[in-house]
Amino acid sequence: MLSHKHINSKNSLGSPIATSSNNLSIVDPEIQRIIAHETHREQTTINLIASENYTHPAVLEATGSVLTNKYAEGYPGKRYYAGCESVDKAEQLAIDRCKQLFGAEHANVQPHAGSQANMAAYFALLNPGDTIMGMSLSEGGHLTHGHPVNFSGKFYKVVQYKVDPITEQINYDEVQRLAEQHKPKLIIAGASAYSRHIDFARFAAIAKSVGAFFMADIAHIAGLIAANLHQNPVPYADIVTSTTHKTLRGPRGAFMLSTQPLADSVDRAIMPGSQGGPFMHTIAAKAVAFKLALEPEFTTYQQQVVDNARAMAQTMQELGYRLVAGGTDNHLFMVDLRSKNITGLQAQIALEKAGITVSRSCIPFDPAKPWITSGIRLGTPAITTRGMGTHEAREIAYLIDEVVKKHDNNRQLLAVRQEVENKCALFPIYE
Ligand code: DSN
Repeated sequence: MLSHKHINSKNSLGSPIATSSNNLSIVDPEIQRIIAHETHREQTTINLIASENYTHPAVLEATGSVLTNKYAEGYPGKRYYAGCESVDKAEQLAIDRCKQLFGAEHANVQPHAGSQANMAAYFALLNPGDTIMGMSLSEGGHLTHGHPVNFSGKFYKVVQYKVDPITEQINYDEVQRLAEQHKPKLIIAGASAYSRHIDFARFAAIAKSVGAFFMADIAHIAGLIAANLHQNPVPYADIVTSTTHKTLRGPRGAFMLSTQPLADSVDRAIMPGSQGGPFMHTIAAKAVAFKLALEPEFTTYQQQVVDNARAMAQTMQELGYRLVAGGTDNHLFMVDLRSKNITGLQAQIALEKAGITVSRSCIPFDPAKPWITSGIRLGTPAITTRGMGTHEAREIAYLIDEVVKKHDNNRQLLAVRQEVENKCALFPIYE
């Protein structure tokens, strides 16, 4: 990590700012211990949360840099603050690399998070009270795609499409029918719990047929798209939004892509529309992540993520589990636990005790409450980053099965945990 030995000034209380290279342990040992504990947790557990990953040490270094000190409201070359020479360069690099990665005409790399990117997309395209159409959260969509408790469900009229009850996949004919019936001003494609390919070209055709804008939220599959392992929505969509920390393996944050004619509306929707000062340290870290994603190694990594998800999903099926939509085309899949007499919440708790971190997940048309759920969502981006392959993915499926079967036996769960720790020791994340 960076040394802070170069800092040797006085703080506002007149005492010298710490000069040791272990500033955190001196200034705030409690937080330092918490971070150390989290590092240990990450090293010694198997992370199957589909939206998480382990970012590169170079990304961590940029995130922890002095760029966090700088205010830079505005955009490169047009800032409301002086002293933006360095951050202008960092942001321009992030913009150029992001455009190159996805083949986009315009990129805005300032959104603090996926929700802010989606909010800005709506601000750029809509007025309050307009109708939007997105996939419902309980069928795999996202809160910001029109859920009633979210700003998207409060500011706009919402039409939600679900998956087909039989195939558990998007029924494009039904999306077309709903679009014709409700004439939304914006159609949103994208999901946080959907394991099959999304046909963005078809969505765009539906939007065009009813005169709607089309937005793709690629937060989950951005890495796969960057590696050409999933259809890229950029040629079809008016706006594309994404986070940077999931399959893309960057810092926690987001970005927006758009056509050139929408560039000004997108930029103004972020600043001054919905955000103030950009997080320049995070933007620099995004630039690093985009650079890494442009390397050939990144495609190899994404292919392994997909291979691992397939191997784990197949093994779960062989062990008698029903998978939502029958399997996976991407980095994640959902397991329906109803036949195993255990809820998603119970499984999540038992798996955590055994050192396997998952998120419980609604299955389509779930009879259980969203807090309880009937399923779990499993994803392979994080285990793949630490070097695990299809062999380990299959072994993990067996461990999950053991935990599900013995979920009320703490001794057995601790035995699995020992196996998990042994496995993790073979695949260290950080030195
Ligand atoms: N919370 C993210 C996920 O887990 O998919 C979506 O925003």
